[in-house]
Amino acid sequence: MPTQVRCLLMRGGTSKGAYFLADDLPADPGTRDELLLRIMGSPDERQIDGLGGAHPLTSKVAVVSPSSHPDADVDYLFLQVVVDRPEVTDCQNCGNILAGVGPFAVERGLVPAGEERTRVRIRMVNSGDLATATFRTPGRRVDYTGDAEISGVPGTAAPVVIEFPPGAGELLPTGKVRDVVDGVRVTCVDNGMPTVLIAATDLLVTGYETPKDLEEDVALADRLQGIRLAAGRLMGLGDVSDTTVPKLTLLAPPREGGAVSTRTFIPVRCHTSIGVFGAASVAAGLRIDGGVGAELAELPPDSDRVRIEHPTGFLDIESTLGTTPQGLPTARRTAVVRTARKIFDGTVFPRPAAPPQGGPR
Ligand code: NQM
Repeated sequence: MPTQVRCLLMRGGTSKGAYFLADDLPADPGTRDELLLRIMGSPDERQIDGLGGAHPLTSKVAVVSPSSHPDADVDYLFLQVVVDRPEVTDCQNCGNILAGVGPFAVERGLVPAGEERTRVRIRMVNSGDLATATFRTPGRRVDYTGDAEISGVPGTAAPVVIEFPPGAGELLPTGKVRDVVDGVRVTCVDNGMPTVLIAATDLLVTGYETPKDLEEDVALADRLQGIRLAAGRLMGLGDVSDTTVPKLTLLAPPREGGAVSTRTFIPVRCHTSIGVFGAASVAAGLRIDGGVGAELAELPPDSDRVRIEHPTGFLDIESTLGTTPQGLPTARRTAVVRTARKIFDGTVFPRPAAPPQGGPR
């Protein structure tokens, strides 16, 4: 088992993660995950002895390798390292961490940088889907500086343009535009992230509360967990009591000129902004006639761009839908601009395998 591992710490969108070459980690998934727990400092709600930032949004890992897929340059496996349980899961994808994958691939020499800009084709191993990331590489070096601003991140940085080709799967995992779960009307959507859309007022909140206020609402947390367990089964995800999907998004009419206001549970903590695939799923959901979101949203009449309001600002996402031969909605194109920044490149020293027993508490 390695006692030191090459690692690059990167902010990807509104998340932060440790990026590794697959070759720098053990090949066996169980051995790899055990090592990652020690690297990130889990399980411990402060992650005090590792790289993790004590929140799901800062306890993320990207494992990147050359791809054998004909339409991809690199494979990206996303792993969520649970903060307070000894668990690493590949059951979800992460579009924010995805923003750092292209720059990381260039940093590590997996993809040659273009003279001015570089386009990296990425296979997302968690879902099997493809994405492309385009970013600036003047003089064949990644330039992280620029004037792109994304809500939830102070300052500006270079844009990373991410595009997703038409979705392979259907958008409605329950086969219905609306379901009633645990007595609440929901629309279950999956445009990269299994997401349950709920009108905030149906849960007796406004949907404009702060994440902290929502997290402290114990009755709401109970209600959300009941809905999530039932919706998970309906969406074909089985027993989701220990998984990070589906996410739940509370919707309310927009207040800042966007299409809709959101508060997203991922699934216990409330997101301080919104995930990329989470936003893609919300944006698609708003366009589905008869869905829970359609009646609350104010969509721009002549634009593919949907502005999703969230607790720290907004996320603009381009989203168009098509129809399957069976008449069900499907994602045609999704695109988003994120930023990413290399924070640290070096060697991480994992906590020893057996933590010392006893001692002062
Ligand atoms: O939905 C948080 C994040 C995410 C996921 C989560 C994400 C996405 O913001 O694509 O980016 O929903 O667990 O990093």
